[in-house]
Amino acid sequence: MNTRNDAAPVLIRLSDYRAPAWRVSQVNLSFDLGIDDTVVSSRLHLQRDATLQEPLRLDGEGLELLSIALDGQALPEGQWRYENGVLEVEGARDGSLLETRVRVRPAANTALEGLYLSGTREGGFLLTQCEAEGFRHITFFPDRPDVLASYTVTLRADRARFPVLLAGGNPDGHGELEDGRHWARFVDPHPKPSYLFALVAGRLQQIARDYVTARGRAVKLVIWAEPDAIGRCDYAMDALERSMRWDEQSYGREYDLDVFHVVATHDFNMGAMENKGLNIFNAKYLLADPDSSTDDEYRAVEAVVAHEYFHNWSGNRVTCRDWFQLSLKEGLTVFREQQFSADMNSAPLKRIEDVALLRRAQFPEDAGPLAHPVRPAQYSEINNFYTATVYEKGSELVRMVAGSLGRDGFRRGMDLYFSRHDGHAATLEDFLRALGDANGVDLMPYLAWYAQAGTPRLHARGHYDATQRTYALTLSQHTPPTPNQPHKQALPIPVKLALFRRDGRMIPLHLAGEPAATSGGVERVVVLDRAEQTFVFQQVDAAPVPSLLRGFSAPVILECDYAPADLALLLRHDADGFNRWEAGQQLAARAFDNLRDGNDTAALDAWCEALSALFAEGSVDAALLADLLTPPGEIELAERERVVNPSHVHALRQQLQESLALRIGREALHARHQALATPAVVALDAASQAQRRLKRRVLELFALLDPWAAHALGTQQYDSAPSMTDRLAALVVLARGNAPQTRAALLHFRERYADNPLAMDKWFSIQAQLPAEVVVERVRELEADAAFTLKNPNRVNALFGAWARNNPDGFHRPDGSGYRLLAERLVQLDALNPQVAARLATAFNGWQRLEPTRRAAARTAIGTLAAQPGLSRNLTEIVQGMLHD
Ligand code: B3K
Ligand code: ZN
Repeated sequence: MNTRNDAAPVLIRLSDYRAPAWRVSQVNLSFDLGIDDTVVSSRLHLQRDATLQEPLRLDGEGLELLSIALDGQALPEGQWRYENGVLEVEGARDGSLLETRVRVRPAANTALEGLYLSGTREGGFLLTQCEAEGFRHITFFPDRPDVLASYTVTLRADRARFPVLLAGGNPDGHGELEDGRHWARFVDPHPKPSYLFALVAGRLQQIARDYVTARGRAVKLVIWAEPDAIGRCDYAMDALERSMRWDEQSYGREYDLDVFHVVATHDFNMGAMENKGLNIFNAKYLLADPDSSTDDEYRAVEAVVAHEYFHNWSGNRVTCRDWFQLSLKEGLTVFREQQFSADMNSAPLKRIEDVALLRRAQFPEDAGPLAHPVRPAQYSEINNFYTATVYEKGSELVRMVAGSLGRDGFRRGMDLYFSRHDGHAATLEDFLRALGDANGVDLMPYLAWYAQAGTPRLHARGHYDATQRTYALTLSQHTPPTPNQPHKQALPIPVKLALFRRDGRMIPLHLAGEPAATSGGVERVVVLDRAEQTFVFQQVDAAPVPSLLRGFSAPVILECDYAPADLALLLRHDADGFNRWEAGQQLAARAFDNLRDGNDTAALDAWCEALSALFAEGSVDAALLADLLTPPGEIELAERERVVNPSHVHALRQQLQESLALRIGREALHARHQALATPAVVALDAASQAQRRLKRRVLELFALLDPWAAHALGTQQYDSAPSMTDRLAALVVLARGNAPQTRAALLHFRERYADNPLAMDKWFSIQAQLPAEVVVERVRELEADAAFTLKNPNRVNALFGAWARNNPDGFHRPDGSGYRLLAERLVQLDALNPQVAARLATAFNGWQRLEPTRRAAARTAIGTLAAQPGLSRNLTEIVQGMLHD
């Protein structure tokens, strides 16, 4: 089931926002659940805003209306109209009760939005996904986040087929019915928007844990999964308990219902969903065991469990006024999740991971045809705006504001925000105002960040005056134009900085004009809030090396004319792990430029020299060393190019790594791989994870020097690995090197994990990353595999996502075969699942900057796609946006 609007796409604008004329105070829903047919009965208690003269209009998509009554009277045909997704009803007044019965068809719902079936007809279960506008696929309702109502939900179903019945809120009775049916009722005392409604029904098993909140509320935590998966939920349960405790300690936020349910499904459009009291998770972010999950996946499970839990306050108790405010809950919750992960694991490694993601996913978005502000001004399909910009850049904006308030100030501000807006729908202005009011400062200048798309370029140049003993640092900013935003304004950019002496020690800072009390100290934040500004540091004895944007204090691209030796100095001496990594990244990027231009090897030499020394010394933590030894990825490197040839980028990056491997030396790499021997049992502590991370990196580097020996080592590692982390690392090295052993290993993997969908996804992903010359052909073979289906989002992403996004050289074939294949498949996928199709289509991002042959081929493929009749609103918006000049 998939409703398409044939009419021209309608643009929804932030500036058109109007408060709702009709609200709903209380909703009573009952469901007669069936796989093919479900009947939904609804009773809405209506409230009317007396100042607004508008007829009652409710949203409803693809609903078969069975009956409708107003204030107890069946409504005759002429008094209601249902067309184009809107039910208009005449005669309603303040206090009216509207009753409707509709039929929906879960098994036919391949869009996985609204009520749908997960798994097979025989074994699967029913569930819902409502955010952003799925509730209107279930019943008629003012389906907008500023209509908050109290929900009472009754589920009825065949007991044998649906033994477990769940909805959000507290349980409020259950019992038997005739003909082997049963019922269960849930009451949610907290008013909520419709996008947070959820139900689940089917044969699920549970693990449970008792939890007592800081103020003494007893809560039952229950995780539900299908029988073959319930044994892999314990780690998620631990993570949930850690998250709940952390939110109590860090933000004073407690859980507010008697039960907290979490459900795992293999059929889900995104990562997870924070429905009130009934979180639903893509199994990928809930299940974990050492035999089938990597260390990275363990950390992702912990982060997503925390993220959805944290939404209970940042999103549910305080929700968004409209979807333009999406980052109010998402940016804030990503930020809270990042803080939590930093506290649970290593703070510098977490920051490295987050910044790397921002650069890989968000910077290209900001630089491409789909660039949009963190608070977009308009959209056609809101599901297209769950982007890295709204999430990851949104989190960076919260981080800047939090940084400007300090730890205690931010907490004060958050306390005020939560108490002021509890139970209401808020805006980004409300957020900044609450944080500012609690601290007596004006944070409104940061609103400009929310409204302006594009990544600012921060330019820095220093001038040392030996006679005055001053160091003048001039900072300037410039944001390139983005679609519909040709002119940019200056933004407040906090720049955290330190100055280093040549011997690697930090210099006490005396900033001209600052009060004596704040003078001294080795780190300072200066805020550039105009086009250009100069900061003068006094009592500086010799020309220093500036360490700028420490901890990545603002989401900008730093342009600073460092000498390679300056970066090498920071890479060797900066005590902060993040800055050390950052210096290495900048040096590697310069080394990349060196190789491309072939004019000088100073940066390459400095990079290899500094890293091989660190490798030999053994003074750096293993996980950080693994990250230091990894240059920026191909996507990030391509962002430096005016004209992109993905094959060249790939080859140059390989060359860069080869130079590094060569400098470290074959023997040293081999010896380190042996020294990082695999213990027989899989431990998940930080040191063990770090060891596996470094081992993977060492094997990858070794494979560049001596593929034959590395493939033998890889095969050995594959055969004896006790954990998926080691097994997968070995398999990836074999596959990327096109080693002869790959075939047997893949066959073995497939056999071993045939019944484990998440592991099978890896089997598809690895092959999607084969070398460029063979991969398009392999993708075609794989989609013909019996285990492949376009109906499962994880499988689609595992094959097509991994290929089109993570294998740029393999996707951007000069003959255009990659583009044609993706475009063809997008048309088929769109007919089944528009949300997943639209997201996959963003893999074309950046096509305008490709070299001419590829660009022409991409243009043709996108144009053909755009010309297809009957595309969904989702895919239409992305494809049209791609063609934007
Ligand atoms: N809020 C959901 C995302 C919903 C996406 C709708 N297309 C998950 C999250 O960010 O927590
Ligand atoms: Zn979220």
